[in-house]
Amino acid sequence: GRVEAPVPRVGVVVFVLKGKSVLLGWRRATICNSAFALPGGHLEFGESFEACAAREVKEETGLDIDNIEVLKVTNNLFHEGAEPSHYIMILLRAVLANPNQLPQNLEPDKCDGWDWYEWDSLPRPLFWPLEKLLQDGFHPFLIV
Ligand code: 8DG
Ligand code: MG
Ligand code: MG
Repeated sequence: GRVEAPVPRVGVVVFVLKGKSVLLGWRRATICNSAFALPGGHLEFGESFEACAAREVKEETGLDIDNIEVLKVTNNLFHEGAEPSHYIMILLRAVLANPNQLPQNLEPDKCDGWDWYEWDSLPRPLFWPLEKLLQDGFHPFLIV
């Protein structure tokens, strides 16, 4: 069982944009298992959002990203595991530093593989915080 009181944690997730497409992976995890999700992970102590985004994308896909920008913050409560989780989700966007670089599945225990999906025809199911953003009209390409 849990010894310490639960606290909110910070999840940093990235829209890697390429043409009209974004990078999604089929997720394997306790929270939001079996859904298409963005690359991302936990903010480490002392890390900037942009550095965390670049590190997580590199660890999970091998890709190097550039033009990294914060787009939005959401507050997400998950009730699906044995214990509830609370994430402050920092959403960023970025582009490939080298447009010819291909994504690799570097954490196959957490993801079944990465691919590019056109924004206008995203696959389903999506990680629910992402689905909620879409339903709210969020568009990572159009934010100036
Ligand atoms: P780490 O050990 O590499 O730091 O963590 P991770 O295994 O890569 O963590 P993660 O689950 O991929 O991301 C951390 C949390 O961020 C996740 O459990 C819940 C929150 N989160 C959202 N939305 C999204 C999303 O679209 N993608 C990802 N990957 N995480 C998200 O709230
Ligand atoms: Mg990670
Ligand atoms: Mg991750």
